[in-house]
Formats: sequence, structure tokens, C-alpha cells
Amino acid sequence: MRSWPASDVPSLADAGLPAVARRLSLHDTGTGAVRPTEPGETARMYVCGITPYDATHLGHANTYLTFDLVNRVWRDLGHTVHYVQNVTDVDDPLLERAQQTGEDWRELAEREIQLFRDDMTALRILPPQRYVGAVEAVPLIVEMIEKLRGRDATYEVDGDVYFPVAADPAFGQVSRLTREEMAPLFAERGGDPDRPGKRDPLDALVWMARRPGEPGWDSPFGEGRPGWHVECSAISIEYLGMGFDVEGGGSDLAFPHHEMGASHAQVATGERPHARAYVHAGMVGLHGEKMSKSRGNLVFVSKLREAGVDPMAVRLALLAHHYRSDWEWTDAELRDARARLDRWRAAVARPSGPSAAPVAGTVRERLADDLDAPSALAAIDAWAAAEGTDEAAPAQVRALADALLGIAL
Ligand code: 5CA
Ligand code: ZN
Repeated sequence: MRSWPASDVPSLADAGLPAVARRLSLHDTGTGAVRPTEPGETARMYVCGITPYDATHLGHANTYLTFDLVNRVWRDLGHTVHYVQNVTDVDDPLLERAQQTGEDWRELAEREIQLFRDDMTALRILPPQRYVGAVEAVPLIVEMIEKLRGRDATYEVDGDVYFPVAADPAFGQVSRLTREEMAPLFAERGGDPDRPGKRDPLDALVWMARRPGEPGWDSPFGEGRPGWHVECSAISIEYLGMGFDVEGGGSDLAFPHHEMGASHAQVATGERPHARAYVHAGMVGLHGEKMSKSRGNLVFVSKLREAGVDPMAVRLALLAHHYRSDWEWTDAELRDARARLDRWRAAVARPSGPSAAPVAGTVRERLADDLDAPSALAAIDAWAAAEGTDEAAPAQVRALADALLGIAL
């Protein structure tokens, strides 16, 4: 499906700030360690997209911003980035919401996807090259389930098709959780541990037979719709191949979603790993709880935009927190970000300032170390607060904030 327009990314080398050879290190949930990414000339990234039954809230924005930094740092290091994102445009919560409001599920999805595109554009989050809906990916997903079936890695329960987690000896590799830890998360995050007829409570649904009043597509396993995990597994390996560099999402996706997706992909292809690093952003909360559509405690990006808030202030407010931390949104976040934006804008409007080379070095170094955006912001704060006579510096710092942090000053 259609992605969204890209904002320009200035070349820092052209601005007189050549990059030094460096690797981007990221925290990999699969090993629990911060490790250098080792992409080839083309870096390959898959980030889980929205389930479009409600608009973009600040938690979503924070997660997509995290991977926008990965994209920007890799580009600055000279890589071409091949970025793929899905849209879960058919799934239980979307169909349930449409049912409640009496709206057609396709119209609901299309409206919320468009709002998401507009929010991402306003926040200057670079678009994926491939933006793929579950509905349009049904043939790919069916093909993948056929591969699993060919490897004896499916079974049926009352017409629904399951993947037995026992088929993947590496199951548990992404989340590194014990079965005792997995069980409640599986139940909480869309799983059905108690369904009679399952071989293992943790086995994942890959194809759901059509239910009355719900959409369905033809397949060799009967009319139905795809399970959630197999959607991302099929889309990622179709457009990126196995062993891509980063699979990303919020920390609530580590288990079961990324765990199951990796097992499906590895069993279907007989290769591993699915992704070389699994990277997870922290959860943004409001009033003491994770912001979530099901809880309804949301601050929408579109509402802030409607209220006249500068999207760059929203972006700066999110960047002020390390991507892996869980934190709470308050009005003070936005107030501080606005003040910072004003200070930076005034500083780059000066006829001269301190040399840009040291601040560029620090920003690049801090971001390459597991995306330490708060320290990168502090480096620009210090530059903005100091006086200097370098007449090229204001334009260079403007390019730096734009290229690496996505902040248009
Ligand atoms: N469609 C699936 C992924 S395939 C899905 O999880 N959709 S979602 O709309 O629920 O979430 C989209 C992304 O936002 C996911 O990466 C999720 O981890 C992240 N996310 C959701 N809530 C928050 C939050 N409160 N803070 C940070 N990230 C969040
Ligand atoms: Zn996903």
C-alpha cells in the first residue's frame, strides 16, 4: 500500500561534517546485550506497523521515532536502508471495533492508516520503502503456511490452523523467557492458551477459519484469515530475506509476536536467524499505565497537531527519553521541549557560533551507542548555550539536527 512522503535528509558530508567510520550498536533482546549491527552496503530493517483501529498515540510515535533514528544513523554511516513496515489491516481488535461502531472495517482501517501517514509525515519520520497490509499479503501468508505444512509444522483444531512451537528447537531465543513467564504474556497479548485440542498451550494460530459476519479469503486450508504473527513473518522474509539486520517494535512485541514470527520463519525456510537483532522500544504511559488503545488512556499526535503544537516539539519531547526506558507523558514534557526548540532555533539563527565539528562528533558518537538521544540533545544544548565566531557553524548544526535527529529548525 501507499507509504508517506519522505522529508529531505541533508548530507552532513556536503555540509562540511564528514562521518568517521563507525558502527551502530543496538540492544538486542535476543542476546540481552548491546552489540554492533553489521549491515552490508544495504541495511535491512523490518518494523511492526499499526493495527489501524485508532489513531497514532504518543507510544506509537515513540516506537516509530526509535527506528527512524536507526534509519538516519545507518544512512549517515553510508548505508542504503531497505525498510519494510506492515499494517495489520485485518485482525480481531480492528474487526471488534468496527462491529461496535457499525462502521465497515475497511473504511475504519483506511481512515486510521491515513491519519497515521499524516502523523508520521508531520513528525518527519522517514517512510518505509515497502508498506504492506496484511490483506494484500494474504497470498504470501498462505504460501508461508503451506511451507510450514510441508515441514509438518501445522495442525488443525476445528478448522483453525496452528503452529506447534515444539517444531522450532530455538523457540525462546528472542524473549529468553521461561515457559512460566511466557504463559501469562501469551494470554494477555492475543493468545489462546486454554483452547481445548491444542497440543501445547503456547502454540500459535496461523490461519483462522472464517467466522460468521467476518471477512475471509480462500486458501488450501479453507476460507479464513491469517493469524497475527505469521503476517509479519511472511512479509519480512518476502521483502527482506532471512537474516535481516533489525526487527523492531515496542517491548510488548518481544513475546509472543517476535518470538513466534522468528520460529515460523526459521521452520518454514530451514534457515536461521530470522533477524540478526531484535530491538524493542520502551512503553510510554499516561496516568500510571501503558498508553494503549484498549485502556483508552491516549494522547493522540493528531490532536496535538490540531491544537497547534509544533510537531518538532513533540519529536523533541520523545527524544528526551532513552528509547529503551518506560516513561510517562506529562504536560511538562511538552513545555520543556518547546523551550528547547526555541533555544535551538535562536542559536542556529545567529551569524556565528562555536565550531560544529565537536558537537557533530558527540551527537554521532552518542547515537551510535544504542541511540543515546538524550545525550545527543545535551550536546546541542551546550553548543546553543555557548558563544563562538565560526560563521559556518549555525548552518552545520541546523543540518546536524535535521539529518540525525529529524528536527527541522
Ligand atoms: N500491528 C501490530 C504489530 S504487527 C501492533 O502491535 N500494532 S499496535 O498498533 O498495537 O502497535 C504499533 C506499535 O506501537 C508496536 O510496535 C507497539 O509495540 C507500539 N506501541 C503500542 N503502544 C505503545 C506504548 N504505549 N508505548 C510505546 N510503544 C507502543
Ligand atoms: Zn508485527
